[in-house]
Formats: sequence, structure tokens, C-alpha cells
Amino acid sequence: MPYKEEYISEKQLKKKTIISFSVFIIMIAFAIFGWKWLHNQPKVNGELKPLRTVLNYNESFFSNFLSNNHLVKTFPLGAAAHMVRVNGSDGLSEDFDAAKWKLKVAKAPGDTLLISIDEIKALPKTEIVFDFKCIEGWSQVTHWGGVKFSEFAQKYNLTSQTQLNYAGLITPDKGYYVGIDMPSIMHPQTLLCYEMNGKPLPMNQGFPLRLIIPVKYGIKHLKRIGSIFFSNQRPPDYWYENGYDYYAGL
Ligand SMILES: Nc1nc2c(c(=O)[nH]1)N[C@H]1C(S)=C(S)[C@@H](COP(=O)(O)O)O[C@H]1N2
Ligand SMILES: [Mo]
Repeated sequence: MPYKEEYISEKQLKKKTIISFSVFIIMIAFAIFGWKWLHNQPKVNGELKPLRTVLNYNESFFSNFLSNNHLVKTFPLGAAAHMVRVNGSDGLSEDFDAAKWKLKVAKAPGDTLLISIDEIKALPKTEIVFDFKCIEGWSQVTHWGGVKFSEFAQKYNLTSQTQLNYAGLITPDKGYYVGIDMPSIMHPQTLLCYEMNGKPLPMNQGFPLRLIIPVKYGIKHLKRIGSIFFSNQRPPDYWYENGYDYYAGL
């Protein structure tokens, strides 16, 4: 087919020029009026309302879809190891008196709850089978049972405490301690755990109560919780002080 050149008349050219110039002017006008409109909007929390709306939307999108609605992979019961690896015994002194143990929860200065293991066992039980990962490079699918920290917090009216940025956990002898960001301890898979493979925790795995926090590496799964407190500042953290990542998330 021979190449066919298209000619546009002078008149058509003029028309096209006028149309594209008009579109250009209209777009500039929208930009100017849009900018003025935006700057005449009221401010909310230090930011113009429409921008704050977008920021709030982003925040809720990411916190909903990337943290507490994001669940760690779980496994069927049959996948759980029977011989569960034991690692780390800091804070698990031999002279521990289990009969005297009660969980201490510091609500405020001078206001500490003392909670027995039977009271904790009376709360709804959740079981989880997940791949427990140690920062040293091993992992093992294991089975744990306890109460969700979030349900425990609700039951014991810790609403204002859980508005703070961190929770700190310490062994009864203060030999091991961790700091956890609030979204992670309130995560629906985080447990105050009293059972392993359907039986009470062995002594060397934190009897009577330990933390199971599947969104974190093993270093944060403190064995034998003595006390819990809440703070806006980062609580002291045993492995952070020894050069590891504070967040230790997976
Ligand atoms: N009290 C206490 N908790 C601890 C530790 C520890 O040394 N002391 N070690 C941590 C580490 S590094 C890991 S990997 C896990 C191991 O849990 P396990 O012994 O039940 O396998 O416990 C964590 N919790
Ligand atoms: Mo670990």
C-alpha cells in the first residue's frame, strides 16, 4: 500500500491549537483553585484536613493489614515437635519458689495487681502451633497454650496502660527482661502461655508462665514472667543490651 500523507487544513490546525490551549488554561485554573481550596481547609492535628484524612487512611491501612491482621503461619497439631528444644536459662534461678509465685502487673506507681496461675487459667484458652525461630539460626514447629495477652489486658482493665508504647516483662529474679512494642504484645497470636504440648510448662521452659509472641524471634519469648509494666519509653531489654535488634520482628 503506498504511503498516504495526511494534510490538515490551516483551519483545522487553528482549531486544534485553540482546543489544546484551552485545555491547558483549564488545567492551570484547576491547579490554582485546588491549591487555594486546600489551603483554606481547617487544620486537624497540625495538618490540613484533606491531607490528614489521607494520612489517617494510610495509617489505618498499614496498621490493619500489615500488623495485627497479619497472622503468622500456623500448623496442624500433628506437625508439632514432641522433643522441644530448650535454649537459654538466664533469669531461671534454681531457688525459684513456684508455690509463692504470682504474676505482678504494675498498673501505676503503688497500684500492682497480683494474679495467680489459676486465675490466668480461668481465662479463655488459645492454642497455637507455629514455627518458633531463634536468632541463632534454628527453628522448630511447637505447640503452646495460654491466654491471649489482649484478652488478659481487657479482663484486667489495662485499657489505659495498653495505650502506651511499650510493655516490659521481667523474670522473678530479674535475670532476664524484654521490652515489647504495644502492637506486638497486643497481636492476636501473642500468649501469656502456661502449657506446652497440652501439659504445664517444664521448669526450664518458663514454668509457670512465659511469653509466646510468634511475630518475634525467640529472644523476646521471655520464660517465667515475674512482672509486667507499661511505659512510653523503651523498657530495658537483655539481648538489646548485648547488641541485638530491639524490635526483633519477623
Ligand atoms: N528467662 C529466659 N527466657 C528466655 C531465654 C533465657 O535465656 N531466659 N532465652 C530466649 C531465647 S534466645 C530463646 S530462643 C527462647 C527459647 O525457648 P525454649 O527454651 O522454650 O526453646 O527463650 C527465650 N526466653
Ligand atoms: Mo534464641
